[in-house]
Amino acid sequence: MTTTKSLNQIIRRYKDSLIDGDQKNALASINLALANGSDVKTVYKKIFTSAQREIGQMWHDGEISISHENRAAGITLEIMSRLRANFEIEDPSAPLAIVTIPKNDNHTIGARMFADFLMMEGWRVDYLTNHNINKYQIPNDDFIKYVNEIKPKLFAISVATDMAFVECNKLTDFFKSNFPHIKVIWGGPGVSRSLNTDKDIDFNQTDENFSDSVRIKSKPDFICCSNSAFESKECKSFLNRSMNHSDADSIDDTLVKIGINIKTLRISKGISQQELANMASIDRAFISTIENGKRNLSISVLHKVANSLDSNIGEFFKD
Ligand code: B12
Repeated sequence: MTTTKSLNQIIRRYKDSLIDGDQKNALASINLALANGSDVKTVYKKIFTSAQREIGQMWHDGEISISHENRAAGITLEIMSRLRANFEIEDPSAPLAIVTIPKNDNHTIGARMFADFLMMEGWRVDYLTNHNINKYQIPNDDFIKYVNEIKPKLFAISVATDMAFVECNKLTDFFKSNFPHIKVIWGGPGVSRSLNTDKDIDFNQTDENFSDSVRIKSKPDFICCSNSAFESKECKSFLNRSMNHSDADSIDDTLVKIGINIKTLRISKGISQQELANMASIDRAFISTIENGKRNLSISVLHKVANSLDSNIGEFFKD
């Protein structure tokens, strides 16, 4: 078992290797920690996290150049990818999470770390760099199509800067407007600083409100701000629930599914809400509530919409 003293020595050796750009020695120190009995999560949380924070801070303080910082981050990401090979999930039926960072945030390591943690817990993960989602103006039809195809159960956003927190809010609003049934989790130093909290908050269990100075348009389901990061009891319980969350559990979920399927079909045919409303002889506002999963529909309305879209009711219930 690694003692605190020997772990501290390993952290120091790892950090020095990163500063020297010595990948071989950095890898050897990680192997030593594992051989001494540290598990992979401890390596991530204690060694990678503290070394990256210290080295990043050295750049922020002008002690090392950005090239040296980038080289160090590159080595850590490379070693993480080697470790990942041991816990990557092959099972295509395992629940899927999307992990991303908001536009203009280049702090990739915390996000990659959370993505790997999810894999260790049995999730499949699509890790998107910030460029993918916000490259085009939101709403992004391409992203909507992609999410409908891959059907994730969780959308995780890692935030490091205050500016990225603003983008994270926009992204969550976009996501919750289009996929209200998919859980959203926020984490990273930019969330705790912006919300001025060091607690984890499960919004499905509490009505926690933040002051007006911090405007959250669409709340996530969970925010992770405690020191134990994703290892807290609350976070683990939230992730377990998200993992086992079934789309067909409740009437609400089914209505949301129908709404999404109708919207996707309508968009794929290039028809506006107004045009669909005219064709089905229904009010446009009614179509909007259907697409948002907020309307308990009669079979006759479903028929009218299906006919107008040249489809059949069965298509609306597909996962
Ligand atoms: C390393 C670093 C960098 C590196 C990033 C390298 C990389 N590839 O990631 C570089 C040098 C590129 C960088 C650049 C900048 N940085 Co910087 N950076 C840091 C530093 C020192 C550490 C971040 C880090 O990698 N930590 C290691 C990871 C593993 O820890 P973590 O991110 O906290 O993640 C943990 C948890 O938070 C959690 N977690 C993370 N994400 C998620 C997500 C979910 C869903 C969950 C559940 C959990 C979770 O899990 C992790 C494990 O415990 C921080 C200071 C700090 N101590 O946080 C500043 C900091 C974040 N940077 C900051 C700034 C200002 C910048 C720059 C704007 C500076 C500049 N003038 O250009 C640029 C930003 C460029 C950009 N567009 O993003 C500020 C932000 C301040 C603010 N008020 O917004 C900070 C706080 C520094 C400071 N004290 O001022 N930076």
